[in-house]
Amino acid sequence: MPPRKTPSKPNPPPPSKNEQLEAYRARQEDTVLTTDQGIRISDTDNSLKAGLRGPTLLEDFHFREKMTRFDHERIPERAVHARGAGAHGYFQVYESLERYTQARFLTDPSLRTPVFVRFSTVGGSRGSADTVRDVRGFATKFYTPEGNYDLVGNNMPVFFIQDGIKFPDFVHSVKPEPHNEIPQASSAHDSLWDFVSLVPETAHMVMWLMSDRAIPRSFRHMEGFGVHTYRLVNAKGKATLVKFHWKPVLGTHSLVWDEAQKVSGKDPDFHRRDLWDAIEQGNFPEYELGIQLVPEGDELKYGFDLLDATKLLPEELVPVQKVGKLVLDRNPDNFFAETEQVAFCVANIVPGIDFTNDPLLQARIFSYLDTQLTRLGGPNFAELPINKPVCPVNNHQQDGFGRQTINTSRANYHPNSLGGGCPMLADPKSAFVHRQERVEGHKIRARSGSFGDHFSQATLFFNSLSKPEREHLISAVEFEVSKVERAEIRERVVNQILVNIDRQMAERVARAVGVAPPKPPKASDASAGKPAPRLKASPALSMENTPHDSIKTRKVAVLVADGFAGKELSQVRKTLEGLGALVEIVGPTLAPVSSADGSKETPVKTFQNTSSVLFDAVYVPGGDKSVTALKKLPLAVDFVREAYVHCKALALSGAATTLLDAAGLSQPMAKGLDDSMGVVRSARNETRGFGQMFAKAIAAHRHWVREAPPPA
Ligand code: HDE
Repeated sequence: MPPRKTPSKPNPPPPSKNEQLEAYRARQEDTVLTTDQGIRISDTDNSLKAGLRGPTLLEDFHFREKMTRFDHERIPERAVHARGAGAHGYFQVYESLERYTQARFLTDPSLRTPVFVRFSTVGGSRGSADTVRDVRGFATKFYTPEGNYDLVGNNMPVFFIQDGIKFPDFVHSVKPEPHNEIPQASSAHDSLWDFVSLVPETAHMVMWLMSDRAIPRSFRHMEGFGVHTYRLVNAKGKATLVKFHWKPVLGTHSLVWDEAQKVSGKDPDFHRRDLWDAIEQGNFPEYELGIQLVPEGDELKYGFDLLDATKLLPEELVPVQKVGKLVLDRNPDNFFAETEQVAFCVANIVPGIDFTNDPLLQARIFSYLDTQLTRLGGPNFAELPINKPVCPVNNHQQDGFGRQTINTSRANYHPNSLGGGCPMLADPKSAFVHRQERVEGHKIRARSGSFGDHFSQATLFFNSLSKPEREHLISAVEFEVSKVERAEIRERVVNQILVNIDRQMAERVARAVGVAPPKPPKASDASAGKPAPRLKASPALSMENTPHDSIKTRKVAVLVADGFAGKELSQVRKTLEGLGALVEIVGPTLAPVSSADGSKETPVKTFQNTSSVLFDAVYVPGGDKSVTALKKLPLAVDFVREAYVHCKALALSGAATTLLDAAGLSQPMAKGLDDSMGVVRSARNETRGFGQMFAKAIAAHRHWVREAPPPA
């Protein structure tokens, strides 16, 4: 063996880890925006279109690169909407809509179309809490006899941006910040508000995000919206513009912010559990499909552009017609196989439905399939059981990761004679044929002037809320903006955005977040140039105007200890359960408790393992011994206090009426039955009329009169 040579020079010392990393650090100060190929970019806010109001073009390499890179940012989670819960069900149309569309699931009232629905939050990761302040996804896959139709909507009718090319920018700004991955599932941080303050088209949606709509009581108490304007197309090829809505049969109701934050800790699965339990109990969530129809050609008739997804079409201008019902009646067998692997795609449409040139929609048509390529490990995800259409699928697609289908023909191309020409081309009458639309214009990267008004509808929404809803919205803005560390961002939010929506709100927020109040208006202000509103308010936008007449599936906690008034409890429970409420006994332990008259109740929850924030209402039956024991338990007193602060219906009878004093919430009481401010009280262990009165207070959802008046 030849002798080893000793190297003449010793190896240079290895670089420190930090030096090694330094080679990869890119500092972007004083740089110019480019593509990954180094091409300089002068406009990253507008996709390339065929004419100002025309469709986005495939040759927009900058848009496609930006969107592709974004789509593949997170694996295996969804890039957005990572946290969700799903359920199976069916959809049935009330009457044939053949005047407007040829889609079978909308024209055949005898057809029950199977569906899978996935509800989600947007910003948080898969393990984040359900009740964070966020938009909720409401995505429905209809397994129709003509192929899958996906209506991929949200619980808010508008969106943050007008052109999909800005989606990666928006999502980067709202997701946890890149240096420390903080905060999780929250918009209360610098980068989101920095983006908002610089992009006024976000104003309207930010109002929705700051409203109580962003903290729904449950998925069952949420509206859904298709957001974009789509087209319905009938068998003769006539098109009608359409906006899709889901209206929950139980009405639209929300939590309050303090409660939502506490629920995030006490039960991060609050919404997922609620959906699961409701279906297991046979309380199937129901939503009616609503449509707003507008003749083609009227896109600009309402003072804004129907292609602009930052605008809603007020129901007072074009009523929502309820045309069918969605019922969710079966939980998935396996979360991963179904809820996680389901792949919604805005491009999945059936004959009778078509797109419009909304530039947000155009981007989505590209993005969903693209992002699923990575998340679901290749191009064969449509073969996964949850994604597979119920009608036959035949084409020459082949191979790739996870291929299930074993094609047996030698002919894997079209046209062919080896396979007898199969699969054959469909007759255009039963096929999807894109509706012909005349498109003309310069190939252009710009925004249509008809998208220019960013504040009118933000103001319309704000003005349409009831007073308590408006107060909650202002508190939410104060909360969020006060968390922004940089004063110049807080100031820009007030002076560039809020003041153009509502001056008083801007002044209040300025005070709360320690920045100078907005300057008096000048003629050049954006608000001064706002077009005169067609509507001062749209009552349909306030949750106060949705159904408040049912206590079905509302959860009522009954707080007991030994010695409670047993007869009274059973009668009140009978009344509540008769009306569809769910009553749960909460006791000091899970051991049975005895009533004053000897009957027994076994608590299903304890003061340690649950909390008033997980219920809609609280009832404490009379019984001196029981109430004395409850008063000695701080968690029981807290239960009552918190339910009161969160404006929930309370029922207290006999000795239990003194619990308000123990909770530091003394309130004068009338003789006999008293239901002032949603606290139903009776000095005696009263049952006649007491349960009914309590039910009415629960149906009201919340009793906002208890909230402290805003600072003068
Ligand atoms: Fe999405 N969106 N989105 N989105 N979206 C996704 O697709 C995207 C938008 C919505 O339960 C992603 O499979 C772009 C509006 C829901 O699986 C992704 C733009 C609306 C869900 C994507 C939007 C939605 C998603 C991430 C702007 C309401 C969850 C994972 C142009 C109408 C579906 C995935 C589910 C999911 C892209 C804007 C609703 C990255 C580019 C507006 C409910 O493809």
